[in-house]
Amino acid sequence: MKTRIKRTLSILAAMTLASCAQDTGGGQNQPGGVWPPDGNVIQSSRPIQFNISRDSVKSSGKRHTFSIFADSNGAKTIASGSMADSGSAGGVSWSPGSDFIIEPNTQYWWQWQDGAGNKSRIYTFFASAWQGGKPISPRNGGFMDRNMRAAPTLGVSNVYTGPGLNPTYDFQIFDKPSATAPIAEKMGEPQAVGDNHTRYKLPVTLSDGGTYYWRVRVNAPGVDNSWSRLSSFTVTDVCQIDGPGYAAWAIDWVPKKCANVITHQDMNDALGLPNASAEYTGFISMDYGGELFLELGMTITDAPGPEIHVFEFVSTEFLEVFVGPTEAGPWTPLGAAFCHRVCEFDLAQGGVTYARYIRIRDLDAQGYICHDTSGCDIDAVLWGSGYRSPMMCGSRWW
Ligand SMILES: [Ca+2]
Ligand SMILES: [Ca+2]
Ligand SMILES: [Ca+2]
Repeated sequence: MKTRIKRTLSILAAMTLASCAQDTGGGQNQPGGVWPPDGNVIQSSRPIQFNISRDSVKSSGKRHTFSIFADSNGAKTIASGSMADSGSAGGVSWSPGSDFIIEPNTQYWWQWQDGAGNKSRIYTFFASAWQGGKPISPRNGGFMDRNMRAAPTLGVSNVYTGPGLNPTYDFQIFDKPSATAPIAEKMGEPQAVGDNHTRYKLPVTLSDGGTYYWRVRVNAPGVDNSWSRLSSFTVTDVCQIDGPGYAAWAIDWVPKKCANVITHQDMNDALGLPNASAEYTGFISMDYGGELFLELGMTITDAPGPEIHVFEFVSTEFLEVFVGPTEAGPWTPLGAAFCHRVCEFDLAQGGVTYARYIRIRDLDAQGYICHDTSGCDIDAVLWGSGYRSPMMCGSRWW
């Protein structure tokens, strides 16, 4: 009951955000306007509200029917409903309600019909990745392994990975925070296919110990095309980074289906020591097929036995663990396990000598019914070997 109330509150809060966004950027008051705008990427993290502007409304004062389709011909209807035209200046709006889930990275089609039976053409839109477009690698205030300085990469969270659209990204890197003259830049880098993140390999060698600044922007219809904030990072020997032996930074969460229904959405709940409670707090539910990207406080080095301890809370779930040299990979698998309370992974399983970035992937089938705690429920990730050797970061293993 408690979680249901919380869910209702979060939906209400999200709806307030969505209506604000539409008021400023939806364009529903322009002549002939519809929302979502045809061919645009929209935020899948917000409940959707369809709108036809006052200029587009035919048969004023009558009911208008809205239909959402899974195909471009309008043959497969996945939701529909109607709304009376109240005569308001904003036109006619309809929301499919909370039972309809906008799945991230999915293309949808829709159409409306007025009270006299006249149909609009079929419009389309693309539901974004949950947190697409974020600069994630290196994170702001983060690190670059000095073993990568001759082949450094920058990484962005992909904005839309479904069919029908191919976003690109612009990258710039600077050696001064004034960000006036980039030491390297790339416009129109194609999005990596079949991945959560796009990495751009810089044609420069960075200085060991140097601090750099970078930014990214997204090129996709409907997505803000301004530069991201400037992220700074330091090139260093990652074995010398001191910090706690648990996941200390939440990098990215990529839910695949049920994100709008999941009530435990905070990546920060996977950080620190295990603290999930009987009141159902202190964990993130990853979603079926969802992925979670974390950075450890202290770099792990391989020792006899398993190093990584993943704490799972609600039930027994199937997950796979990877490690990589950056927040965005490339990823080396350490194996999969049914995880109840805690499960362990060994760096040696992947031939890895050290690591500080971890990717967890939920391996449950995606056909299940979405609910509050869909997918793995991650409470914490600990480094538990009690062994550390700075000499082990001397050369790259990937
Ligand atoms: Ca080991
Ligand atoms: Ca679960
Ligand atoms: Ca926790």
